Amino acid sequence: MSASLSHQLKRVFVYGTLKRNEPNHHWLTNKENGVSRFVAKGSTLIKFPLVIGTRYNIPFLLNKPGVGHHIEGEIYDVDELMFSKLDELEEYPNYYDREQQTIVTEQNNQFQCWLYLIRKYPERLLEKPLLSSYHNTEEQAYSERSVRDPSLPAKADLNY
Ligand code: PCA
Repeated sequence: MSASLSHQLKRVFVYGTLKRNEPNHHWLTNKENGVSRFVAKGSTLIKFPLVIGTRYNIPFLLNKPGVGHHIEGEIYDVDELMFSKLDELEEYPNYYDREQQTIVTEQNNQFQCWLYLIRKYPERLLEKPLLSSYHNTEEQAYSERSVRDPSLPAKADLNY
C-alpha cells in the first residue's frame, strides 16, 4: 500500500457484531463498502462494561471506564469510505458514539484505535452480566435493523 494511502487509514477496534463470524462482519468484507485489512486480535487496555441490551440482543460497550473487563476484539485498518460505512451502521453519532482507546494485542503491541461506545444509557444496563467477549448465539440472537420495529427511533431500544 502506498504511503499516501496508508496515512488515510483509520485503525478501528471491533468487539461486537462486526467481528469475524458475527452477524455484521460482512460490512467489513463487502468491497463496495471500501477497504478493510485485519491487523490483529486485541483487548482494551482499560476495563469497560460490555452488556447485551435491548430485545434485539445488541452488544453495548458502555462509557464507564474502569468497570467490567478488558474487552476482547479485533483490530482493522479501514479506508475513509469503510469508516463512513461503519458510522452509518452504528448510527454515529445518534446511537453509538466513538472515541480512540488503547488496544493491546496478543503480541503486547499497543495501538490507538477507534471503538464504538454508548455514552448515554439507563444506569440499569450496568446490572446486566458484564462480558469480556461478545458472541451471537441462537438463544440470544441479534436482530438486524431491517427486522426491528421501524416505528421507534433506534435509540429508543436502549429503554427495553
Ligand atoms: N458493532 C460494533 C459496535 C457494536 C457492534 O455490534 C463492533 O462490533 O465493534
